[in-house]
Parts: sequence; C-alpha cells; structure tokens
Amino acid sequence: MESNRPGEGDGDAVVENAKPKLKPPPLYKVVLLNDDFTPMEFVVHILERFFSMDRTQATHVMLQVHTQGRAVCGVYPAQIAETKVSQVNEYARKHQHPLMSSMEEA
Ligand code: TYC
Repeated sequence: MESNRPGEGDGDAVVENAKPKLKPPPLYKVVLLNDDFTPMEFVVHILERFFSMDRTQATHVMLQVHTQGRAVCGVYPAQIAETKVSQVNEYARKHQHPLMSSMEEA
C-alpha cells in the first residue's frame, strides 16, 4: 500500500523499465562426420534410432555425409545435443565402427 503521510511519497522518482534479462538458450547443431569404414546401413540405423528419422530421410542424410563429408542431424539445446553426441559415439564404439558425431553452436 502507498503511504498517505506527508514526506513519504515517492516524489518525482522515475522507475526505468528493467531490460528483460532472459535470453533464449543457445542451440547446437549435432553434426555427423564421414569416415571410410562405417557401413552405410549402420549410419542409416543411427539416424533412425537417435534422430527419429524415417528410412528415406536417414538415407538422404547418410548420403549427404558420405558425399560432402558432414551433415547436420538436428538442432537442440546444449544438454540434449551433448546427450545425442555421446549416445551416437558410444553406440558406434560398442559396435566397433569409427563413426563420429560432434556439436557446434547453431
Ligand atoms: N563413407 C562410408 C562408406 O563408404 C559411409 C558413411 C556415411 C560413414 C556417413 C560415416 O557418417 C557417415 N561406407
């Protein structure tokens, strides 16, 4: 409540509007890298399993990596991108393929 007593008003106080402080969280691209050894079918499986692509999309992205050296599999907030990269790299390692993914700011 405002006080009505003399001397307790806010006089000519100017209240600046505070700048909104919350920036949207940065997003990261998960990038799949080409190599000479990982079977194409395994890469398609990775894209279906970890990036929820259907076979047509997954084949397209796999061929993009194969011909251009790399392709973006998805764009996510930092923690999700980190998890995708770990899952892909660990899964490939477990199956003894050199396939690698990495992340970079979008
Ligand atoms: N270049 C691989 C081959 O010829 C296929 C491949 C595609 C590997 C995409 C990795 O991220 C990759 N078998």
